[in-house]
Amino acid sequence: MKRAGMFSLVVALTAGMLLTVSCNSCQSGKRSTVAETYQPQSPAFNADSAYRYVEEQVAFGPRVPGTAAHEACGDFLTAKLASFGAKVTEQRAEVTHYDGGRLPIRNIIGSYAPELEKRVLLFAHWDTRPYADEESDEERQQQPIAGADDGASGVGVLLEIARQLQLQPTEVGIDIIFFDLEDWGQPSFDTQMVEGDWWCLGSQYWAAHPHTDDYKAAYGILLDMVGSPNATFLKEEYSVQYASDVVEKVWSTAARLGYGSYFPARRGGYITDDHLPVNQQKRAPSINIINLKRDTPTGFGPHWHTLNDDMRNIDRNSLKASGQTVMEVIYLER
Ligand code: AHN
Ligand code: ZN
Repeated sequence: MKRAGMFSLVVALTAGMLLTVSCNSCQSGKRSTVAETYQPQSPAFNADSAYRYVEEQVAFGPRVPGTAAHEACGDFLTAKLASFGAKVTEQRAEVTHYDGGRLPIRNIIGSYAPELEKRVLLFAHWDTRPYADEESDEERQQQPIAGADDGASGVGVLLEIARQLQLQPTEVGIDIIFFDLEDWGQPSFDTQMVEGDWWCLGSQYWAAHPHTDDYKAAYGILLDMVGSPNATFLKEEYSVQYASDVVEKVWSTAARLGYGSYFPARRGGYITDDHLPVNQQKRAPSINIINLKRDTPTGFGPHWHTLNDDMRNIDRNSLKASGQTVMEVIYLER
């Protein structure tokens, strides 16, 4: 037999075994279908679109709170959410930082079906870190990062989900929050550490002062650093502690969709991130989808808080795996 002929025979036999077997128990004697591949219930997440939203944020330059680039990018995000049909609320405030200085907060909130009681909260941080303190060179440590992965990736995925929500609504209400001031924690080159919680200031503020009276959601999903090639979203420990059922729902959905390699059944460490204040203030039991590594000194990707966190490190496949998984979860919600 020629190679092509053999190949078709093998394909035909394999397909026959997987898809159609004689049905002994059913009366009609018809063939039934088994071992079918999973049919997603959500619209297709467009990774090119998400990639472009990441690129557009990075093009503003570092989005460091208090800078013109930050303000301009905030205007862009607000306009995008509005153009995708969300009801947009902005929350502005000022907080005191570890060095005693004051910093502005601008949280950006987009709501779908705000009248519905059952809600799912999706969130990411949109600010970027003012210093690349994981660089080895001391001068480079003082420079701000581009934050393609750390910041822009989660926001880019959520903008694409917002675009899809306008085209096809979910059965439950969705709130998308872009938190500000996540990433101005005290730099590792400081010698005197000031006591206090300096990460996640935007989400701390919102969790204490939500945009609606006593806001609650059924659950929450944070996307942080979801863009780098071969991202591994290990099961982060606060997520397991506060929302183990949500972890199981998301990881099993990812496996069904064929994204098991991005969502391995392995634990990561405890990560102080925007889901922590949301959990602590009981706004929603929330998980963190975050790229964690067991073989790097920081536990994050090697580009974390360095000048390498730029578009070279963004892979559409990782955006797709995280974005499609979150979409499947929210479109199945009743
Ligand atoms: C800590 O390193 C304590 N938290 C990291 C949270 C983070 C920073 N996510 C992105 N940048
Ligand atoms: Zn960061």
